[in-house]
Amino acid sequence: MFKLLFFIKSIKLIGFFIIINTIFANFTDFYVQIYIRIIIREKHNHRYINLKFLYYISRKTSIMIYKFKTLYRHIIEEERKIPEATGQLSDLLADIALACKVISLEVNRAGLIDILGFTGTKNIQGEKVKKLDVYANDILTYSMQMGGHICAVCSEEEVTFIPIKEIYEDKVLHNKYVCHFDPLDGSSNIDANISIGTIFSIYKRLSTHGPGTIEDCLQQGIKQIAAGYVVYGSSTILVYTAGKGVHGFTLDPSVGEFLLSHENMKIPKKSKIFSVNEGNYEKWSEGTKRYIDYLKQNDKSTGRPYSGRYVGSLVADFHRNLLYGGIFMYPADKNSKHGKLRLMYEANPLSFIAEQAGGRSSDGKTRILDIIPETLHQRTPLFIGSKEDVKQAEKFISEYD
Ligand code: AHM
Ligand code: MG
Repeated sequence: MFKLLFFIKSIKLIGFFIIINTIFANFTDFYVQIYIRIIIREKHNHRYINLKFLYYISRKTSIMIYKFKTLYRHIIEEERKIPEATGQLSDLLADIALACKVISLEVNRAGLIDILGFTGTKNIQGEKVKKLDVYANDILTYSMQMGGHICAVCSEEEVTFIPIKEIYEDKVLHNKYVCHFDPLDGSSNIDANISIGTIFSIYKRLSTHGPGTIEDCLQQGIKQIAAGYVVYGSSTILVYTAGKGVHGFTLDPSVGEFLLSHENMKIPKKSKIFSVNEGNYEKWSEGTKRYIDYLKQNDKSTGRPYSGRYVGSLVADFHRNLLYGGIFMYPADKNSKHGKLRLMYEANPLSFIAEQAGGRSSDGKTRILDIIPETLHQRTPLFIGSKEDVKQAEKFISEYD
């Protein structure tokens, strides 16, 4: 005791510094090694004392670990919460993610290799098809055919659905899902290096076995069991919902994995952004015109005027609005009585995501997810985004149209 007191009295603290070192136990759990080096002056000598701590951090105790949660791990963890789950949906989502990684790579190389330009063909919508559209469509349909979980693929680029035979004999693992794609949304923007994307949506089949039927494919949006999109932008991000919130994963190109970056995304209830192609103004209905005029008027108490933001790639516009709040609109007009966007490939999946994030989506009158589809390539007007803003748009439409 006497010795200790004498020691404390004779020393003088000169300084200290901390060294932090990370040692990985495995991909998700790690140790943080902390040294505190205390420098003291003891009579005429400088000495230092090292204090060493080893702190174990598991993924349950650290928010830092979100950086290391892969898409596949997240999907599996979600699926484990459902006792009767067979793991097929996880595999299917992993197949889609892999195909999108391949598309992302090709999109990033598009300026380098001679892949840009029209192929000269037109898709079922009568629009010019670019090579990357064809490529993305091929990759996605091929990966669905190989995976064994799908009984039919429906793509915006195909004339009709592609029925798929079972590849597993095991009855439990039969191809129980149907998948819809917009393989490369916003493709008119490719040449200008503007963000584009892939949209997908998954339903359970209605028929019991064999290749899928048109009835399996033509289901109401409310029946979707999962939906998502990928934006190929300044980074590649995949956002999906399986009916339990909306989660975003950013592609880390160095490890080739989608890593959790946006957990449980929520869209602000009211916003200050509207996204619409105003060049169509003269062709819109009275209700739509009045609503856009209203957004541009000055009124501090209601946060007006709103800012206009329009990329012209639905996924990019939708993604920005999901993050910051906003309303995206593609209304019907004199030339396009049902608007431009497709119910099955664009409106339904994004509406499922919007609702899961606390937003709203309608064709101006009816909730998108309640629309009963009649054809695969059916179009619909779309008002989607922050709940209060979509409600406001619906109010104008019901009042003036
Ligand atoms: P696409 O799927 O053929 O690319 O077309 C859909 C795109 C959307 O991404 C976008 O919102 C819209 O068309 C833009 O249309 P417009 O140029 O008429 O504003
Ligand atoms: Mg599209």
